[in-house]
Amino acid sequence: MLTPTEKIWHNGRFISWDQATIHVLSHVVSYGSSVFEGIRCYSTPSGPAVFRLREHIRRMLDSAKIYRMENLGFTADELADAMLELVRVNHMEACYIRPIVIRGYGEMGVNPLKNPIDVYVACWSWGKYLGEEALAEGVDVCVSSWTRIAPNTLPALAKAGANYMNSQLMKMEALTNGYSEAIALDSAGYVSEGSGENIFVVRDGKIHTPPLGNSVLPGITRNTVLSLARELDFEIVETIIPREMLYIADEVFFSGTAAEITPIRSIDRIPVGKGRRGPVAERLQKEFFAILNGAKPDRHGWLTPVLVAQPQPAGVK
Ligand code: PPE
Repeated sequence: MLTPTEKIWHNGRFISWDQATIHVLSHVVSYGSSVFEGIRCYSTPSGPAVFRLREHIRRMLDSAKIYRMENLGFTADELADAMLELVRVNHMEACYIRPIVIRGYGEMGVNPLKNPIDVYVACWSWGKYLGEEALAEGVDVCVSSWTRIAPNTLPALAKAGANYMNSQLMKMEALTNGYSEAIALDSAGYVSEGSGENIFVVRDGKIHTPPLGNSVLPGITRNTVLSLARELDFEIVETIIPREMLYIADEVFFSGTAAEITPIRSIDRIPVGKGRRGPVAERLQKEFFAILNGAKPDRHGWLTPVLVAQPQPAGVK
C-alpha cells in the first residue's frame, strides 16, 4: 500500500497529498489522455540525488508533444526545480518521483484540445519493483499472449497512460499464471519489452536489445545499460530478436527505473542459461549501483543533488 508523503506539486504550487484529486469527468478518466514519467531519487553519500532527471523531463516533453500538448506552462528547468523541491519538502532520501500531465476537466467528447492541461508531480517511497530477491536471484517470466502496442496505433515512444492498458493485460495474465512479469512480442512477432521494462538478451558474450522500431519505450535505464556496457567493452547490438532466442540465451535481463537491472532466470518455465543471475547482468548491476552509491564517480553527470550545499559560515571548518 502506498504510503502518503506530505505534498504533491500541482501547476506550480504545493498542495497536500489528500487534495490531489480530480473530477470524474476529467478528460483523462474517460479517454486515457495522460503522459507521465517515473524517476528514481537515490540516497547517495552526498545526500539524495535524482537519477537522469533531465533525460526523464525531456522524454515527458516529447510524450506531450506527440499528443499535441503543446504548452505545459513550465519549462524543463522549472519542472526540474519543482521535482527537486518536492523531494526536499517531503523530506525524502530515496524515493520514486512521478510527474503526470493530464487533460483535465472542461469538455466531454474525444477532442481533447479544449480541455485544460494539468501538471502534477508526486513522490513516494518505492522499494524493489519485482520483489526483494529479484535483483540477486532473477525472476520467472512468460512470453505474453498479448501483443505489444503496434506501430501507428499507440505510439510506443510516448510514455502515455493509455499504453499501460496493454501493459496491464500482460501483467495480469502473467501474475494469474504464476509468473512475476511478461515479455511482449511486437506486432511482427519479435521481442519487444516487458510490461514496464526494456529487455536485453545475451548470447556468447554479446548483448542484444530490440531497437526502438520494435515498439519499445526509449528507456532511460536502457540507455544507461547501453552506455555502461560499451564502457565495459561488451559487444552490444540493437537488433531484431526472434522469440526463440529468449529460450537459448545465456542471459536475459530487464532494465527500468523501477526494475533497475533485473535478471530473468526462466522464461515459460525454460531456465535461462544456468537458471540464475548471469555474469553480464551482475557486472552491469555492479557498475550501475557503484555510481549510485558513490563507490564510483558520477562520470556521466547522471545524478542531480537534491540538497544544494549550504555555504559554510566563516570560521567553520
Ligand atoms: N518499457 C516500459 C513499457 C516501461 O513502462 C518502462 C518504465 C521502461 C520500458 C523502462 O524505461 P526507463 O524507466 O526509462 O528505464 N516503467 C516505469 C513504470 C513502472 C510502473 O509500474 O509504473 C518505471 O520503471 O518507472
